[in-house]
Amino acid sequence: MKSWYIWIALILSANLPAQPLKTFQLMASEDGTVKMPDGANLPVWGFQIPGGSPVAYPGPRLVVAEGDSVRISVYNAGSMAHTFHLHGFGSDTSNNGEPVNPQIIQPGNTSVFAFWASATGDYFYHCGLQNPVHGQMGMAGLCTVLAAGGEKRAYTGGPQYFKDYHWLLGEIDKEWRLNPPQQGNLSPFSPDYFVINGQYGDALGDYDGNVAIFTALDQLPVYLTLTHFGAGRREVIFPEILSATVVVRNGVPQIPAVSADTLDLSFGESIGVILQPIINGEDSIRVNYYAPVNEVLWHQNAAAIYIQHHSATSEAEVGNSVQILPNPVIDFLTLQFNVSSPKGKIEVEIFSGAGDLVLRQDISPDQRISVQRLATGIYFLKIRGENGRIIAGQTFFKT
Ligand SMILES: [Cu+2]
Repeated sequence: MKSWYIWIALILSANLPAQPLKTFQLMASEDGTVKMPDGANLPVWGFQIPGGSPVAYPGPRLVVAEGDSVRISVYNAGSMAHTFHLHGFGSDTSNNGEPVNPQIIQPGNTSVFAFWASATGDYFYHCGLQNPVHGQMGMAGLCTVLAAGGEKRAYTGGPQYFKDYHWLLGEIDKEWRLNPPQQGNLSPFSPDYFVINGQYGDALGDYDGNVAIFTALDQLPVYLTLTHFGAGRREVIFPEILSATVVVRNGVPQIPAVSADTLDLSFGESIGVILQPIINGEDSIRVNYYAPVNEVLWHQNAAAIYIQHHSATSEAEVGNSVQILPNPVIDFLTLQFNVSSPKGKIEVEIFSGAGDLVLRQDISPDQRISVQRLATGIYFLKIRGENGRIIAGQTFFKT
């Protein structure tokens, strides 16, 4: 039994301070089924955590932190050979943690895949046998590498977020699922379902699911990763109210972040986007699925987004009258009034997430507010005009 990849991991870890060890057990099989919203029952081959949820596509999302030593033990409970292949870190989008030629796990056998989680980001894993058939049968999922220490940051030392979504973009060909192509006999791929995390249609508007984006804390960033495991080009279109910026591309931090209204993804790419909604609203992020080669637009999905300001004031219009920039903030806040700046002094109050007053200051509307001394966290800022009336109240994030 070849185990040189384990030795490499051991040798690597010997030269480093003790790395936290994160272990997973996965089971591969071909005995899953899924009932699609149109009533079709389709077979699923896939990965599951033993004793956990049944086999499903995508497989369980494996969450580790940068710097972790990761060991994934994969047991093949099926009747066919499978592999476990995790795609790239850093600029290497091809593979990581195992030989370039995936280790084949025969039925009844277990293989251990060990790697060092070297860069924050989302990566996909899949079975690479009879590529792309086993992947299309459902044998794919995401591995999320959080920033060092498991912090909610797009990358270690990078922008913070308070909520995250992870989309795996793919498609399902009903015929392929019902009659998996045999070796050397690849029937034409003609997808019937265009999916985000295995879901389509109404499910993309369900805020209880893991696709539709709901945020009730104004101005706090949401992190969205988009990983392309499918055929053909993907185009992701963000509505303006999200102020989307690309912060990670295939495990590589984007400094400075690049603002994005339309993103192109080719197969295997994974992009991390910070969404910084600035106003209330309901809209959707659209995903275009193009056919390989001829680039015909196969389908457009719309995943719902809902942004609800959360404000301590009861004056509904107040939330939009001022923007607090930047958010998240490191040292100074600037107030940008959307209509007209108040005349005279304004009073600024900052409350901690626990509701304690941490700062009270009278300033002129064009003056910066120093927040250097505040600890990292969520704060609420309240502004009163000279007459004592609250003219703005907004949440911000101190990094
Ligand atoms: Cu397989």
